[in-house]
Amino acid sequence: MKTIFSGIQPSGTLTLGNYLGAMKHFVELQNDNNCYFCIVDQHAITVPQDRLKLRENIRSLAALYLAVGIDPNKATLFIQSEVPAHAQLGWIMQCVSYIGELERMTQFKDKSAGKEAVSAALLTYPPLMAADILLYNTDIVPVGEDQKQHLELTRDLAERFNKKYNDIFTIPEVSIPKVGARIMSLTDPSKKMSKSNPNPKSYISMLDDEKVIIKKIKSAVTDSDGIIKYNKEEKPAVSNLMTIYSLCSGKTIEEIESLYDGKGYGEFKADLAAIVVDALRPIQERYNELLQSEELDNILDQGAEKANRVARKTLEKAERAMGLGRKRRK
Ligand code: ATP
Ligand code: LTN
Repeated sequence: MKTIFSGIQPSGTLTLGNYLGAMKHFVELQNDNNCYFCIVDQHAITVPQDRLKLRENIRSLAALYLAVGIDPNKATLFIQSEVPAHAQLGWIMQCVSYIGELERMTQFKDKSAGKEAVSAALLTYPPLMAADILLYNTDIVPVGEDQKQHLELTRDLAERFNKKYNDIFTIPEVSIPKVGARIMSLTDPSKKMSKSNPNPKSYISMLDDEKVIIKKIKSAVTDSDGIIKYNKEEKPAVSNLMTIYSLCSGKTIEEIESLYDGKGYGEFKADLAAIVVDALRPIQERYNELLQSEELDNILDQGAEKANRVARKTLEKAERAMGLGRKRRK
């Protein structure tokens, strides 16, 4: 049995990109693996967050994890800030990181570009992410394409630590889906679909209702030739919509191409909207039930307890290997 770890930031309502690139795969993995799924609220505060909204987003994300099918009897679901070992090992991982390598991270460059005030934590975000992963002796980290660079850094930091101090950490592998690893924005197909994008037309939220989904897909950018054909380089916008269609319907790209041979974008978009609505409806129904329930708090309490137990042990080993604190008394 392999250990799997992944995290999602409670920085807004999840998008279809988060679902197709990450969450959908978590559900498949939980059956044969030892899985940890984390709500990384400490990562979310690397950029300004409204306190009440953050609380709401944390709860909403927990309910969404369960609504898509994460089963608390199979996987451990917990909130990062409720397991102090994350911040503690995060500090240690900062001490083995170099500023130069952190400055090279594209997520840091993207999120800091053009901002007047950039928190120090936006730069030291990846060592905290490394800590998340390394605390659980993780073998595999399922993520979208955008996180590949952070995973490479995590491996480097773990190897560096192991070599310098002691062989404490398991070196994790990244797992990126073959299709859907990078769902693009509906308004600009050169950018990834992101829940922090200020323009809500650029993404489909997992909680958008039918009318909104229809409207957003209708106004999604396409290109001028009117042909439904997959070509990522020359027709990135249409190819992105086709990827969404394929993942939500189970039809292959070839099947979609022949289905819409000679038909226009109007018909394709109307069908796509219906398919997305159908895919999200059962998730939204379950989500609404869960959000009100006490069950959610019990699951998060149990998750934190289990995560604390495992994480504390790894943290202690790392601290001992570095010489922190005092020698244990007999
Ligand atoms: P933000 O936009 O707030 O920075 P995000 O949605 O990019 O956040 P997370 O919420 O932390 O980032 O991402 C959770 C998971 O979803 C990660 O595994 C990430 O790789 C994946 N993911 C995010 N955006 C996409 C996308 N457009 N396509 C596929 N996967 C994605
Ligand atoms: N950096 C990730 C979120 C994240 C994560 C993790 C993903 C934080 N810690 C550990 C996988 C494993 C993001 O921005 N998508």
